[in-house]
Amino acid sequence: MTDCAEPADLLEIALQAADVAVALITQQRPNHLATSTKSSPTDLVTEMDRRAEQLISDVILAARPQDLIRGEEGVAASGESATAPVTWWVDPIDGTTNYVYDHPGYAVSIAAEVDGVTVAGVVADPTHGRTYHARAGGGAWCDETRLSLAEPPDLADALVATGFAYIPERRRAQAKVLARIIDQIRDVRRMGAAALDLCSVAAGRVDAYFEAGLSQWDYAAGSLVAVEAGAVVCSLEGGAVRPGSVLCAHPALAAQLVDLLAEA
Ligand code: 2AM
Ligand code: CA
Repeated sequence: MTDCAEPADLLEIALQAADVAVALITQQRPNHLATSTKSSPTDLVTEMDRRAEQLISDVILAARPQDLIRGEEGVAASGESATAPVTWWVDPIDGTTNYVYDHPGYAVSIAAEVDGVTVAGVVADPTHGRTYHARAGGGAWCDETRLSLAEPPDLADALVATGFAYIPERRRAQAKVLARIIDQIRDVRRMGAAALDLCSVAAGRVDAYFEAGLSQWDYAAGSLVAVEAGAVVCSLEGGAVRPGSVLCAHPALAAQLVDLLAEA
């Protein structure tokens, strides 16, 4: 591992950056976003996304100017990818639609990656006042509480979270898959923020989560929280997780869900 890129230090920076972003998006949230007539909600949210990402980037680069920031909004000026000791995956507001509607379930997600491995992650959930955090080998935490997966239920009794892409054709295909599996699991939850869905697996609020079409800033931090709690994070086919293909559950349940999705 690169000198002076200790996971504990990176986690501290991520926590600080998340705090600053949470303060911005909660205290300066435009009123009545969903019904605003001044501008489209998308424009207003994009503005908050950009401002939050800029603040996060400022905190990170003040501490570690050589690092590379890969954010959903792409606003950050940062180091060269070839030489950066740490790559930061930043989703300033994950769960954008929830944020627009002031619906519980959006988060600030920040992960630090060294040599291709996520070593620190923070998912801050302002609605519930909870911050999930993990560093490689240090366990998964919700604030001061350590998270650890219980033995999983059978797939037939599993509560499974998922999400849908924004593109209509993809949504149609995803809904068809859901229709084929819905009678073989306990039920489905669609919360709308990938980072929080992964933390929900870690916290036992759902038994499993899968989604196609995600980017790395959506899942990097939440995946580390889930893995440190004892979950496996893999692709929908059971291989290495990759952008576009994320499945998370207790290892025994993940294998069953992979098989079910293959049939669907
Ligand atoms: P967002 O809220 O930051 O846009 C909802 O199903 C989850 O999937 C959210 O985490 C959402 O992130 C993410 N998501 C949906 N479509 C996406 C896409 N095309 N690219 C990246 N993330 C996407
Ligand atoms: Ca996102």
